[in-house]
Amino acid sequence: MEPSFERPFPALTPAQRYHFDVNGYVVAPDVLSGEECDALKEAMQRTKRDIRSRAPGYEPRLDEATFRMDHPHHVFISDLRAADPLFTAYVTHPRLVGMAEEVMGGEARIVEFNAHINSRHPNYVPGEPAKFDFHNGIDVPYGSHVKHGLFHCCFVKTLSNLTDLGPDDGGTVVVAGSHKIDLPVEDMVARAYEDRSLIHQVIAPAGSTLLFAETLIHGTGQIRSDKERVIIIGGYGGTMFPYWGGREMSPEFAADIPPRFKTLFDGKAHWTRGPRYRNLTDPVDPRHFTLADGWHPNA
Ligand SMILES: O=C(O)CCC(=O)C(=O)O
Repeated sequence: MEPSFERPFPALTPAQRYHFDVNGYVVAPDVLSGEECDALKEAMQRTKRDIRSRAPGYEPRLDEATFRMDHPHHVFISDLRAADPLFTAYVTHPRLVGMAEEVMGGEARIVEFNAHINSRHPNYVPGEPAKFDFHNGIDVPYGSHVKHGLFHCCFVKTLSNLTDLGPDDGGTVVVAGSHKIDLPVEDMVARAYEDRSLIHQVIAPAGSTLLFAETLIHGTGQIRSDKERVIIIGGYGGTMFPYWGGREMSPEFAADIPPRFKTLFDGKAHWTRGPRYRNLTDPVDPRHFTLADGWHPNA
């Protein structure tokens, strides 16, 4: 019999869940081991080199990732789901899917899958107050709801840093608490620049995961150090959402998806969204999951 897709529920401790509700995000440590970060980083650098080496006018095959942004100091790579088996394993990692589903309050599908490799901006001026590319992915009234007193959002990201992020290493920045405030984004961003204590920045060792609701205003942090930052980002939405990463899966990749991961990759054209809700004090599901528990194509 085909095994079921085991993922933790609840995936957050009560304190992590409370932090998430207050701020719109939480950083979970030790989601990936050092070896897993190194392997993913290597695969990411290989993917970057492969894309860079394509001849002008090269038409990528369906399963190949592409650059969404290509600057010497910053590449934004999209559509990673089939570009390397390790990436597929990342986006199907049970702990990550479990965290996304807990915030959604229902079953998830992958809606986008990206990475950023970036270093200090060439126009960086030491001492000048940083400005950020602040944005959100869905508005509060449409994207969120409350159940059992807890906040939920139908579009969620899990962003894992594969490199250590100290205070000068460009961790993601967010406007704390904006995930539940239905005001114009530009007004909230202006307030955050007036009172920068509202801007929280991810400072975390490699292998940590920033989980956030896409109603939260967020953006790329400012790198002041000499270090390169590598992050990998799964975007998850309700099962009736489309994949909006841009590129379709190849028929060969789609045909290989084990039945237990089908909904995660394909969604479902149906209203039954598999609702599932925790109470704040429910203890975390303590099972330990690794990249090996995700799907490795061709394994
Ligand atoms: O680069 C980052 O840290 C943030 C990425 C981001 O803004 C996004 O995925 O929407």
